[in-house]
Amino acid sequence: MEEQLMTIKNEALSLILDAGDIKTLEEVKLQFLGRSGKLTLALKDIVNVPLLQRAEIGQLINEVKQSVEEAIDRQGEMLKNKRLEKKRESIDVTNPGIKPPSGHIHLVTHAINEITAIFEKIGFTRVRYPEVEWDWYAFTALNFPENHPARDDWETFFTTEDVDSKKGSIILTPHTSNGQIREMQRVVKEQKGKGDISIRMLNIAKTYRRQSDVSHTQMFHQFEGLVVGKDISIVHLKGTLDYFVKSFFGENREIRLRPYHFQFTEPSFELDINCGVCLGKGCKLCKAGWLELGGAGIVHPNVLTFGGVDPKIYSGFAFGFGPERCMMMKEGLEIDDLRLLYSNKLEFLTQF
Ligand code: FA5
Repeated sequence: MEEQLMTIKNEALSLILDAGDIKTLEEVKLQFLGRSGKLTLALKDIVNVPLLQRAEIGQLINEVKQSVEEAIDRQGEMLKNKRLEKKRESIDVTNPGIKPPSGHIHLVTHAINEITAIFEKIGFTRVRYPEVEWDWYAFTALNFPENHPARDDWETFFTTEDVDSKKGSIILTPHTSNGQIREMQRVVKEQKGKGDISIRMLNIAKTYRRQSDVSHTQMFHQFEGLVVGKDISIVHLKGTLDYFVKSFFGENREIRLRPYHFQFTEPSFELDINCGVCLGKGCKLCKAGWLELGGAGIVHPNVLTFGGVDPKIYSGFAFGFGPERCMMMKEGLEIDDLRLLYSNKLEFLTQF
């Protein structure tokens, strides 16, 4: 009887494991545990077992029954999970898809693209120079004497304490004017003394300063213009900036050059634009009718020399503005805190 029970158990377990679907499993269950199932009949047959062995055999039948029931439950669970997984995996290709929300380019990228297109129209070429740069390009070659207090004006981030004997420290560029030197050196090298030097550069890059308030962010952009050639004068500078302001802000906007000081330009100016709200009459936003846009000037002869260009033959003008500030001053945008541009606040960004 014991041997017979073990055979039934092995047969049952093997059939249970082989059952590939719930229906087959139900059939196996009936075959062993149903009213005329093999185990049910074995239990009924216990009356034929000699009295002395009856308790022991009865217990064995119950143990076999229990392990068969447990195996059926386990296999049932496994088949159910498999069915669910299969359901999840299957895709109804006729279902309409979920439309992802459509985005748009960031306001600053939009301004950079617009500025680039405006200057490309008058022959400027967009370049990009390092944003992690030697002190020499960002200060020394721009006519800043060593330890000159003006170096502090840019509140520079220094990346390492190591200092190269010729090129100084490595910094995060506080302005894009390093591009002036790099562009002059590149063009001079390319010309190899043959032909005239002619530069119309637009260097747009990220710049970094330790500043943060409504009109300052620690990371911002600048676009730097540099024009070098023979007989370049303030007239060309003023004409170029007037063209830019009218193209970017509108025909009704005026500019003025206000005397200023930069180490790398002489004379130097700050460019003001008449206020978009009162058009120069004076209002709450601008107070005196004008808003400051950025710096500009005639390239200092020392800077031309550092760039490898002979100041006795060539002259040039340069300017450096922030696209974020330009955007802030555009009519209709009403951005009253520059930091919002980099805040990742979707309520703000999706408005534009
Ligand atoms: C300069 O950086 C000069 N290199 C510009 C220049 C180039 C002058 C060529 C002459 C010739 P300034 O520090 O003023 O100048 O910065 C120029 C512009 O950058 C500012 O007018 C402003 O538009 C923008 N800017 C400066 N700091 C920040 C800041 N923290 N956040 C946002 N925009 C800034």
